[in-house]
Amino acid sequence: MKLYDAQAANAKRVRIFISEKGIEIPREVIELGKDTRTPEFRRLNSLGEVPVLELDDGQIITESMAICRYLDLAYPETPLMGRDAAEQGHIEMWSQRIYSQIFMTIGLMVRHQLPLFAEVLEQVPDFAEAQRKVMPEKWNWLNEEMADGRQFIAGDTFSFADVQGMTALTITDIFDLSAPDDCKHVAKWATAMRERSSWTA
Ligand SMILES: N[C@@H](CCC(=O)N[C@@H](CS)C(=O)NCC(=O)O)C(=O)O
Repeated sequence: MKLYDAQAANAKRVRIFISEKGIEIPREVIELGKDTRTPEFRRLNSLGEVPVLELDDGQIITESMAICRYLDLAYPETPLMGRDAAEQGHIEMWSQRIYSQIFMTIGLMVRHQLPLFAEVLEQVPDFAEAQRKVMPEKWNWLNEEMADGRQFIAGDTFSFADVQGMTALTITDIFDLSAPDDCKHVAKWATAMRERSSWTA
């Protein structure tokens, strides 16, 4: 098995996940925006994106969340996506919510702002700015949800929903878009996440 990896948020999601699972997957680290845009790499992933997981029999899995799903099933010890139907539904719900409300907002801002992405989409600076402005509202929403005292995003156990949150945190930190100071519940959770060994994966 081999993971094609790079310094990129969606690849980081898989690295955090692998670290939390306590497993080792051989990696080939490539350069974002250079190696990802070659015809050779597009033969692995027609979208030219990392991460890509190549299985021992040559099968290819792309999409970071699909890779995490595969790894959770292939290595069932320490399940991070839920053990029964209710847990799986709940974790998936929170994973989707964090992805769509927090990660996508900051992700769209980055794609419409960074020169690295100018080649892959038509950038609209006003759209990037609109995403930036809405971030405090998104953090406030999460803060109110977490006011019930839960320790982790999907309840009392660390799960893939927290991996989604950690991935979002890595970008909001870079762009100085962390939760507003009065988001105490999010701040408490974020501090705990930064203390996990997977944070530096
Ligand atoms: N939905 C995909 C998104 C992957 C993606 O957007 N990867 C970006 C980096 S975060 C990429 O590889 N871009 C290649 C490029 O810009 O050349 C996933 O979750 O894996």
